[in-house]
Amino acid sequence: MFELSDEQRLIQQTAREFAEREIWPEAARCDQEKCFPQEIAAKARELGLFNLTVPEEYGGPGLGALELALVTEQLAWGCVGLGGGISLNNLPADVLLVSGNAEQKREYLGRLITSEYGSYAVTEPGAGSDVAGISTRAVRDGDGYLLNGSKVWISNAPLAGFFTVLAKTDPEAGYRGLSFFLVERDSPGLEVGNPLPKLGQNAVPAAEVFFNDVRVPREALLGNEGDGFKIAMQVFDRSRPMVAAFAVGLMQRCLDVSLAYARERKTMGQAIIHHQAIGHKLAEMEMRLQAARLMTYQAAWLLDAGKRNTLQAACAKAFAADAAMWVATETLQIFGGYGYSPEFPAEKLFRDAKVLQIYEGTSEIQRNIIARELGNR
Ligand code: CS8
Repeated sequence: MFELSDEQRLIQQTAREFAEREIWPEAARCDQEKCFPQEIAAKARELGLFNLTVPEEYGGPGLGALELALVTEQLAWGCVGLGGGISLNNLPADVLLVSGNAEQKREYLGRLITSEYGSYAVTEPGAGSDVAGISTRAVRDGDGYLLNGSKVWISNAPLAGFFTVLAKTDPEAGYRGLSFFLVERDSPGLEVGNPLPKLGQNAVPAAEVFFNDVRVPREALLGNEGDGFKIAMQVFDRSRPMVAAFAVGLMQRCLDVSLAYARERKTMGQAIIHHQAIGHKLAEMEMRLQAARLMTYQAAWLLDAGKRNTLQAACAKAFAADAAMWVATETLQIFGGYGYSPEFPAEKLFRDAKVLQIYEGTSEIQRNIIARELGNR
């Protein structure tokens, strides 16, 4: 029997109340205005909803991936863009937790937990799924490195105080030639573009980042030269349960608004919830939601148990993202003509769902990983 502890339920409840009180009422406005409301994020930080997995020795609450999934799900239930923007501060934290030395963790995890945003800069115009195919270069220069290249779709880049940047240190060495660096936002030669226009999740800004002879010291290297690819893969094992939780939160919101609408809307003399065609859609939504939620919690729990979760993280991410897109599509269908209007919530949920199947590894890449992991057994 799967049950949350009293402490986990309390954390979940805190995030739920915050999402209900602060996020949901602002979700439509932030989507339309494409803005990330700093005042709401600051309240979330005050409440301890940022960077849950930062250990106590670095000033964080020292909670696990499961607690992070519980909180993330609730924030995403408020709005997957706005809530997601808060949870995404975990990506740079994950890089540090996987590969940082004590000094790096003290400095940068400390900054994340107290006041700053950081960004995870991997994706490039010419390399998304193919991480080993990036072309940003880091060349040794005296006692440091010179970085040149560009990144794209970097979430929270417009807000970030620093970046964890994947770059090629040895172009001849394939995936063994990549390395991660900590790069300060105000480094000369680093430029952040304007927020990119996109279909959904409009409250969270994503932008290009350009590196033009950006000099970083030797101490900016995370782990050893050549560790970058494996660090990225270990970060994905941590981040994919969190992104699956984005999808679970969005699905719960879809079900909630669908149920409310189906109770209220009448056709042929009765509320549409009593039509079997609608009832079956709602039942199927609930089935996929329950399955996605359990898969997400399991992938997170494995991490907390210190076990490798690559297979389960990929399963949870792919299943939850695909289920969310399906559920959001059915939500729009239940709303009928109103579903197509931005005056009703279904349209935004539909737009917000799509990128879940793309970022943090597409649904296709997750299937490649699942097949690879099965083959390795
Ligand atoms: O490249 C891998 C992959 O996961 N690709 C997807 C990349 C991805 O997720 N990108 C998303 C970027 S971030 C983001 O999306 C945020 S954008 C926000 C937008 C906001 C809009 C609102 C891959 C394709 C799975 C890699 O596959 P391969 O190249 O085939 O690698 P392998 O040969 O399988 O492995 C190479 C070595 O790495 C080791 N490895 C692989 N996985 C792991 C894990 N942990 C530890 N080590 C790992 N999970 C593997 O064992 C190999 O090592 P060997 O020493 O050679 O044995």
